[in-house]
Amino acid sequence: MNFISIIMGSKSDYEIMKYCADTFEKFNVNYELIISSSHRSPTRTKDYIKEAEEKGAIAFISAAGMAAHLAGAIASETTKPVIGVPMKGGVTDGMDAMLSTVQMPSGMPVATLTLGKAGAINAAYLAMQILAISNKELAVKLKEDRIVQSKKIESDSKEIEVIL
Ligand code: RP5
Repeated sequence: MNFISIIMGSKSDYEIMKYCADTFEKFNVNYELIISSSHRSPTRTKDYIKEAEEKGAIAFISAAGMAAHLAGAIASETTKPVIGVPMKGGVTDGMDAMLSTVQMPSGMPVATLTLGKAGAINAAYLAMQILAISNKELAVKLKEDRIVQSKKIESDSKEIEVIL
């Protein structure tokens, strides 16, 4: 069974990463979600990646803050796409995690998204866009979602717009 794997460095990351899981639920896309840390449980992380690949993981989403090494650690164990979501916190409130996640050496990519809710949701969208390359039904759903987003902008505007 094809699915997307979400790995969070800590339970404290779930408050934001719930938005990622909710997005998969909305589109009825299979996902797994676990807590595993590159620092606190490196063996669990490594073993899980192998198991998830064998079970059909198509891509990995990593959420980590502070000295955010998790996405890089995942990338070192798999050639599946790795999407990194830096978490707020630490001495620069997430900028440190963002730079740790984005600055991967060549040949070892992590597609790094932004901090906060938008990053968590976009991680799910990016993973679904990867899945949709070989899933026509999901590709159609994603196109329909763009129309819904566009219509919402128009209806939101109508509620408050001022046009002369
Ligand atoms: C990282 O350290 C986690 O991903 C989390 O964002 C941050 C803080 O972890 P906790 O101390 O809240 O468990 O490894």
